[in-house]
Amino acid sequence: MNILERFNQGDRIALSKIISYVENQYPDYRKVLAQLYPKTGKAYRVGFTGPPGAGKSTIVDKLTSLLVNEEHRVGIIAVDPTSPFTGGALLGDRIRMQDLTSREGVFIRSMATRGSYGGLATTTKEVAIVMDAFGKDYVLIETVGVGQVELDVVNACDTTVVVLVPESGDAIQAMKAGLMEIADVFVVNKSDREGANRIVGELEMILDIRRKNGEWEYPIVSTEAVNDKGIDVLLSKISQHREFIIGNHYFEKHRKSQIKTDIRKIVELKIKDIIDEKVLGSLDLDELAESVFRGEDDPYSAGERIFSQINLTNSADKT
Ligand SMILES: Nc1nc2c(ncn2[C@@H]2O[C@H](COP(=O)(O)OP(=O)(O)OP(=O)(O)O)[C@@H](O)[C@H]2O)c(=O)[nH]1
Ligand SMILES: [Mg+2]
Repeated sequence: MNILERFNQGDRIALSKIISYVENQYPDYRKVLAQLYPKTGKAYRVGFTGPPGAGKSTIVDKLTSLLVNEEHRVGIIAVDPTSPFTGGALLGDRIRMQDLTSREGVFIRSMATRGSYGGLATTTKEVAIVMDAFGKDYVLIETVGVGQVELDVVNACDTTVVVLVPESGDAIQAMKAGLMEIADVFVVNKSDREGANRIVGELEMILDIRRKNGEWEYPIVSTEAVNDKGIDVLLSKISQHREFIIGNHYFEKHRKSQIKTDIRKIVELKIKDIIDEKVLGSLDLDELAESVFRGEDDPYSAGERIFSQINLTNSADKT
């Protein structure tokens, strides 16, 4: 039996292998995705982002338990930053969600960001598609919100949850990092700690205008994830948001705009393949840099010259 047949029969090892295949962008991985695509469309994607250590994994863990109790099948993608600024130091304290793996219908996958700018686990969306095709009802995507880089991932989600904690200035920090813009639902976790009410108040103030202007309430949910408090409220707010965006056709619009982005990305990647292999591969960039440095050439003219040699139609025979 080949791997796709095993995948179609619900074999988790086949799922795992196909995810690796996609994640590592092995040859023809897009063909594999094309084969799986007709089976997708069922999974609802929820993104969780927020500062390191805010309790995102703990929340995802408890939420998954609730979803499993309701007989949903859940895929989890934890996007791990490998950056020296956010990795390492925190690893000791973080929740790993291991005990979930034994739950019926739950599948967890960690993905590294590989530290590249904007390349935040480039294939996160594709992995979500694979999980969708496997029959998951929910795909939960956890990513550390440390700046603009996580936007790719939340753009791939239907509902985005921003998790904050009572630590000083968190709401303001979140605003600076652009997290406020992307949130559909806010969570103030670690409500057992001092300052929880203060940050809820800060958020209320920031959200006041947006609430007045729109139809969505931008709820703030107080949770104490370690003690499983508030998670049921969070789930009901996520479900309400889902109903809201389906009801006003925003879901449809958002998905279509994602599809447009995806198609564009696929074309861009193919063009990039051509540039990498057929153009830059056969050029001596060092030599060019040398002559620009010596003042015999300039980067703009060099770029133009190289570009004029590219024949996209004739080169585009590679998959
Ligand atoms: N006091 C308190 N601690 C909590 C709460 N929720 C989670 N924690 C603890 O906070 C620490 C970090 O939790 P994680 O769930 O790993 O946080 P995270 O946001 O996933 O962390 P990263 O993935 O490393 O960014 C763990 O020690 C948790 O037990 C809470 O409600 N109250
Ligand atoms: Mg985590």
